[in-house]
Amino acid sequence: MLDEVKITKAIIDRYYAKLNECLDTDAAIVGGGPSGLVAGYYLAKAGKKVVLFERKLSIGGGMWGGGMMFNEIVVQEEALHILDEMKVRYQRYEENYYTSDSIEAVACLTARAVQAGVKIMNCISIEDVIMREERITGLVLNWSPVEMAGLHIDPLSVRTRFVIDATGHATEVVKVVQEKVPHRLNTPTGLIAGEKSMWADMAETLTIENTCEVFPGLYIAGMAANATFGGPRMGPIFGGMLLSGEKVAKELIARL
Ligand code: 48H
Repeated sequence: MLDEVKITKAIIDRYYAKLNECLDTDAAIVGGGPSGLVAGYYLAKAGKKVVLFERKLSIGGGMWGGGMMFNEIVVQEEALHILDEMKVRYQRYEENYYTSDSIEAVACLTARAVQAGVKIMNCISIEDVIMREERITGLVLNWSPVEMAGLHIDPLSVRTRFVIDATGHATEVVKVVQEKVPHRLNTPTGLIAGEKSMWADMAETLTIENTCEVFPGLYIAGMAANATFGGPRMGPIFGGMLLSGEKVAKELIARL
């Protein structure tokens, strides 16, 4: 006999155990697109305690839709080792142009991250950071449906040693920091430069270069890195996102 209340209790107990583990972590990633998932995977694989907060119900960010809903992505040679590690299959199209099914890519990145130990908390939006003496020490969160409904409900908070802003074009965590302590970002002006128009080749190189600590305790990865430093967009080529996730994980593993 299956009991509805036992099903309910099982879900509540397991969820709260998971949530409790997110209260104090080595790294908290904001955004479950390709860069955030790859960063989480490598950090968790290295034994670090990692939580990833995603505003939406679904994980994967801008990867699902490939290019204009043609659900294929392009990945260049340099990033194929990450597809191999994540067990994403790919086909050679031409020299340095490989393609993967975007649905398979998201599914594999998500599965590898969760199974490596990343706690993925979906339907949660980050609305602020915690700061102590000019360093970010945590995140302030609320349910996305609360945010969407515009309800006046106070948030909760988590502590972490490092935050990774992997929120894509929106650069949401960096924007909060810019608003609270203007002119202090590690960019030429101390402010967000803003994303530039499409230039795939330049953008892919810059995404990796721009992946760095932009404020004490706050790293940027993926599209957020380019948007913060004024790099161009690249369209539906994803090697830069994967390599950026790998780079930020490597830097944090060295510091943790
Ligand atoms: C919780 C949040 C919040 C918040 C946003 O956009 P993404 O896929 O990010 P990346 O950088 O890993 O990948 C970028 C890529 O998908 C892309 O857009 C490309 C290559 N564009 C090229 C072009 O020319 O357009 O994922 C970011 C995720 C999303 O799922 C958001 O829902 C989530 O972050 N998010 N989660 N709290 N405040 N803000």
